[in-house]
Amino acid sequence: MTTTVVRAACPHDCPDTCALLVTVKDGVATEVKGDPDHPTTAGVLCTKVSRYVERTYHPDRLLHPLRRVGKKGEGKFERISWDEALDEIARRLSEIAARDPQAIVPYSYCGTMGLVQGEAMSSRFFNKLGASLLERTICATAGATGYKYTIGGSIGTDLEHFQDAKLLLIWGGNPIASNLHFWTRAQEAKRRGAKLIAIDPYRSLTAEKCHQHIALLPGTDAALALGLMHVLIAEDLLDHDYIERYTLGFEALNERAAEWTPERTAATCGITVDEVVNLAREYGQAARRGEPVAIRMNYGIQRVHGGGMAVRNVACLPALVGAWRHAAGGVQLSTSGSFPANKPALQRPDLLGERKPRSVNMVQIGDALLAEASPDFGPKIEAVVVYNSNPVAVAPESPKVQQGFAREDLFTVVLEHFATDTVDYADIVLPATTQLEHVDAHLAYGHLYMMANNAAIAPLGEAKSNAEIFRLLAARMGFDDPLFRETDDELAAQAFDKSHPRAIHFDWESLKRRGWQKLNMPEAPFAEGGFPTPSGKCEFYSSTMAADGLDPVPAFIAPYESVASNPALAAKYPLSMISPPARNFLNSTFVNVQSLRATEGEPHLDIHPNDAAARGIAHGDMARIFNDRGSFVARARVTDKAREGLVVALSVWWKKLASDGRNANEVTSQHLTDMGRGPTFYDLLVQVEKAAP
Ligand SMILES: Nc1nc2c(c(=O)[nH]1)N[C@H]1C(S)=C(S)[C@@H](COP(=O)(O)OP(=O)(O)OC[C@H]3O[C@@H](n4cnc5c(=O)[nH]c(N)nc54)[C@H](O)[C@@H]3O)O[C@H]1N2
Ligand SMILES: Nc1nc2c(c(=O)[nH]1)N[C@H]1C(S)=C(S)[C@@H](COP(=O)(O)OP(=O)(O)OC[C@H]3O[C@@H](n4cnc5c(=O)[nH]c(N)nc54)[C@H](O)[C@@H]3O)O[C@H]1N2
Ligand code: SF4
Ligand SMILES: [Mo]
Repeated sequence: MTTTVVRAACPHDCPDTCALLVTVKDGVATEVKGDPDHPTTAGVLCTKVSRYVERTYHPDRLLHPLRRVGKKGEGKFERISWDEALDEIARRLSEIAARDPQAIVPYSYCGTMGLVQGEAMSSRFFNKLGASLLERTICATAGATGYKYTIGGSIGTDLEHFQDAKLLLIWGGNPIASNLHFWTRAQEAKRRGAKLIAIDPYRSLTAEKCHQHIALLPGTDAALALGLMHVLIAEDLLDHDYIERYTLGFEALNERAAEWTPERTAATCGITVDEVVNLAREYGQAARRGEPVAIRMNYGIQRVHGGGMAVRNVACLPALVGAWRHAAGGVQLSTSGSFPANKPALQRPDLLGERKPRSVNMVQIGDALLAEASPDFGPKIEAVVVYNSNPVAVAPESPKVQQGFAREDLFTVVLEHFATDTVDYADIVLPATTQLEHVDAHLAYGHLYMMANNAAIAPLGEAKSNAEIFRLLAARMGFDDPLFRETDDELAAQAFDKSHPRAIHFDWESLKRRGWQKLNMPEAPFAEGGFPTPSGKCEFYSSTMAADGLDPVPAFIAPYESVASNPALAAKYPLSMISPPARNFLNSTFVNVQSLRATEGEPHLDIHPNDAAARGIAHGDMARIFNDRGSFVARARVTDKAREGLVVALSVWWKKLASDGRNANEVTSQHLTDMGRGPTFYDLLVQVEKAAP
């Protein structure tokens, strides 16, 4: 028997991008462990990826190409050969492209975060074809845009310093579920005497373990940040020297913040005046004492109408108190902008030539699939190629998404590991390899290591990597440029731009051997300014925002749907609903892994005792959640983890594994955020009633 240990990287959409060690016995992967030597992984994986072997060898893995035989949505297929599948896809896509290639839409997100199996050969293929472009906005673009206007790019506090902070604000994130290796450091900070404060409408697993929990109303974080600025300024808890040297527009910020008295802030956020004032004092006074104060902001705050502005306002706080002076101070939303990923080389936008295809926003795929041809919209969508995503489960206003994918005149191809809700609507299904079966290069959005993933085992069944599938399709379509023949390894070798000072030491062969390598970055990225904004400063006033038609100064933008901002709607649908990640799932990935689904149990709705009593709902009853867009059922958990007026449906369930075949996205909307054209998953009103058991 031969046993080897292969270096790999976790591919999932998680900030931690762990370094993995895969044990392989006679060609079979037997165990996936965290690399003990990798400084942020430190030998620990989350429960989900500890089950990666179970997921990989799952009896339901898709192992050969399939063609639909039943109705769309039924999930009935027959086995076909790769040749048949590729011929049929190439024929259908060629026919459509001959009329207008923009009628073809790729739909993909971060099923794998890999630079090779994500947008590389696939982008080359769609660029050459001239297909519609996809705005990949379903997660983070609102926050990324607000952060960029302020800080200049997705660069922040290095994960490896948080244990040295003395005050840690965990703002709009639940790291026990979604950012485990940050939580380890937060706990170490706590042991060393730091105070942890969670800012979250829901008493999440993390909020429960912090010293303090501020349960504001969803979508009001921008107001809280303005109220904090007000108090910091009023009590002169500012770092004047830092503001003077490294920021732009303090006077404008000062004027705006003056409007946000603690009273107004508290009323807007649904919290107490003391909570506002004391939070500002703790933050400002700790910084004044020279202690590192840090914020771990997460994407939970930006899935509302004013989500971009919320992130922008929070991102202003460290500069006001000079928190960036310390390696353990500042704020982290994402570190992805630290990596000089070489996207032009991987994706080859030059293949578009003079063509400028229309863009389809993935958040609004429901409306897009149902739209007729028009001068505004362009051609009707005739084909969708889905990979690394499960839109029927994860996209908002699901009834429309489902109706769109059910169109008989739509040609749908899905590359997948499993028969997801989306696969059920496919005309052709192609079996994709998992991370253990293919090569990839990764960046991270929570740490600063370039990562390599070696293939540990041979592809199962007839599965092929995404890149290989697009290479084969390109050949079938007659795309004969050598760039369509580059191997996965050749693509990975172009992952990072070696001419960039942070990645000059990037070498794919050595990265593959070592598994991971840190970027060249200063310990405290903005200790002496150097923000990558147009002015080189932290921009409290942003002329770019003014040019983009936005308020150039921190502001509050109310939710589309809330009791305060839309009383007429609230008369019918009085409860706000959020649907943040469940600990044992990763978006909709892992829902079909029995051991993990068993831990989550079934779809739940957390509802406050007063809201439950008013509706005659008892703990354990089935509840029906509805609004004008749709409805779904979930088992009620009567708990004050959800503040009054808020219900919480941890997500994202596979519809077909729920008792009613539906999930939380039945009721979410396709409205977009203030900037970045992102989704507003946590900005909606619903009513809840007791449902039949
Ligand atoms: N286990 C697990 N891990 C994951 C994921 C998963 O599905 N499961 N998803 C991954 C992905 S795709 C992402 S984008 C990341 C980050 O994903 P995030 O969406 O940031 O998810 P969480 O870190 O779980 O935290 C979100 C928290 O924000 C809170 N929240 C909701 N609305 C508001 C609001 O208006 N204001 C404030 N302050 N808080 C609000 C929620 O109650 C929740 O506790 O996590 C990744 N990691
Ligand atoms: N209600 C609600 N909806 C949400 C959210 C929420 O908080 N609430 N969160 C949103 C967020 S933050 C995000 S990021 C999106 C995520 O949405 P998606 O990016 O669609 O994520 P997943 O649901 O995990 O689906 C990824 C799919 O890719 C497949 N996959 C993985 N690796 C590969 C591969 O190598 N090749 C191929 N072909 N397939 C692969 C997996 O099997 C899985 O089915 O969901 C959003 N939807
Ligand atoms: S999902 Fe996140 S915490 Fe879990 S192994 Fe992957 S990177 Fe690590
Ligand atoms: Mo996400």
